[in-house]
Amino acid sequence: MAPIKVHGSAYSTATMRVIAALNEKGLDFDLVPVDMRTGEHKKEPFISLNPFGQVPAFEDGDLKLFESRAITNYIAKQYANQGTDLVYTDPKEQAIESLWAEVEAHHFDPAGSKLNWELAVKPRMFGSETDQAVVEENEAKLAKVLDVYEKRLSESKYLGGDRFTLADLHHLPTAEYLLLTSVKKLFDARPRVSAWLADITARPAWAQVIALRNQALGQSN
Ligand SMILES: N[C@@H](CCC(=O)N[C@@H](CS)C(=O)NCC(=O)O)C(=O)O
Repeated sequence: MAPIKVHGSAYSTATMRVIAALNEKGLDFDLVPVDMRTGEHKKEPFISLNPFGQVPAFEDGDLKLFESRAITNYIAKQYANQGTDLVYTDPKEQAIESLWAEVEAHHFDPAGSKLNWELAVKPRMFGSETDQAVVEENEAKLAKVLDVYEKRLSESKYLGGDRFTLADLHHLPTAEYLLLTSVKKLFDARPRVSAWLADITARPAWAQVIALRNQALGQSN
């Protein structure tokens, strides 16, 4: 069988999300590098895999997908019988897990990604200046989301339920980058959020994602 292919970049958050799911399932894959610095993601052949010109794109046999969260959902269901069980099948449990996955996509990610862009990508990758007004606005938005998480995590060990699921996994890439910035203070101020992040970032499948990212960035750890 043709191996699974992930077209993307090992340091892109959306690509890391997909690789985390593959690692949780113990699936082999080929990472086909897409050089975003030269705009490869805006040209053929990549643009035929994702018409929006964003990484990652994904192939499993004749199935071609883009949108990282759609891809992780496919991986979780298609490979349900191996590795970590990443979704619920009971409709009510599944609905709660999917609710928190939606919260990640529509509340956590918009603020988190803007902060990541301002505090990590702009200064470290492009040597450009952080816009403090954007940081303040999005720190306030993220703080409100984390207050909701703090309460949720007092009722449930993980966001989606009593075990680790995609609702947690989807947070990993952006949270990992934000923990290296001043935004860490927002996580540290909330004990349950802090403990949850320490737990999910310590997963072996995630350590493999970080090792691959560091290799791509030319770092040793
Ligand atoms: N919603 C998309 C977002 C993908 C995305 O934003 N990818 C970024 C890298 S993390 C990218 O390709 N940025 C370049 C661009 O948008 O031109 C997904 O989850 O796959």
